[in-house]
Amino acid sequence: LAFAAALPMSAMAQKKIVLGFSQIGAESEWRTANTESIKSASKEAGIELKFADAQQKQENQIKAIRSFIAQKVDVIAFSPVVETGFEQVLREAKAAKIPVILTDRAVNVKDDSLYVTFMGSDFIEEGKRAGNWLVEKMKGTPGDVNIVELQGTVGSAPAIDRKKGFEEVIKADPRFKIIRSQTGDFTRAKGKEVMEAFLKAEGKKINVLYAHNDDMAIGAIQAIEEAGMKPGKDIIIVSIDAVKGAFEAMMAGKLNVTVECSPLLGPQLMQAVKDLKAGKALPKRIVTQESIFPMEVAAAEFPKRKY
Ligand code: GYE
Repeated sequence: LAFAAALPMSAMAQKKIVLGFSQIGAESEWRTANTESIKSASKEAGIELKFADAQQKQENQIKAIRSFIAQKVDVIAFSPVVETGFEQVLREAKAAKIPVILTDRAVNVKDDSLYVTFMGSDFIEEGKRAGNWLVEKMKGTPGDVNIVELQGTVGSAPAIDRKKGFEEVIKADPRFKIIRSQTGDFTRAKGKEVMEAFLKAEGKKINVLYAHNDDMAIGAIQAIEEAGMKPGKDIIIVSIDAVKGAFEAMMAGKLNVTVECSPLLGPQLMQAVKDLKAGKALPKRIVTQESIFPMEVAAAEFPKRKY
């Protein structure tokens, strides 16, 4: 009898918090570091993680979230591939009383009670940092500054906001002109392909490449070299994320600057999940702290980089 009475207790003590996480995919170095951070932090925190990879498709994310609801997980977290189109499934989670945490990217919804908190970077600020660096760099260089832009995934928060922040800064000086702008979907392969097209169309007219992430910049560097030009010299390259690949490119003199965007959101996410389960209120917005790294500091910073 004593044994039987002890059973539910020990079963209770063993009951782990279950977190369902829907990841976008594995499109970039940033994303793989983000996945790794979430997986290792959940282990450390003793939280059971149900992880689903959406392979860059919104419909897969919606399916994953519905399956987390059906499985009655304790908390749902996800990084929304695009800003719109999540309202319905978020309502379903709310009706099932499962709290939702947004990580990395925001959604565009009228009713912000559909999620508990959004933790991640300020992408407008990142775009502004990129723009400010460029304006400073071009001081004293006369004439037009012709910029080509590699945008991130169409409709995603970082693509929309990084464009906006950058444009806000450069529009103050009419010398700065974005002469071509197209999506490279945040991947190296697409970044290279689109840069090839830019080079074919504009050739030596191009002074600057602004890439919404490092992977696209790295792909574009290849295209520039194949076209017989020197990346980092003939074309100034500005990108965002600050992954190791970008530091290597900077140390080789091929990338001029990268604006930091930290993917290491795992520990913060697990803390938020625990706080939620403990009944604590979370702030609606948790902003990641970040910096900017020009080529000149790359060698000194490289050994300290964690992603
Ligand atoms: O910059 C890019 C990734 O949402 C901040 O997504 C993230 C972006 C990141 O694919 O490399």
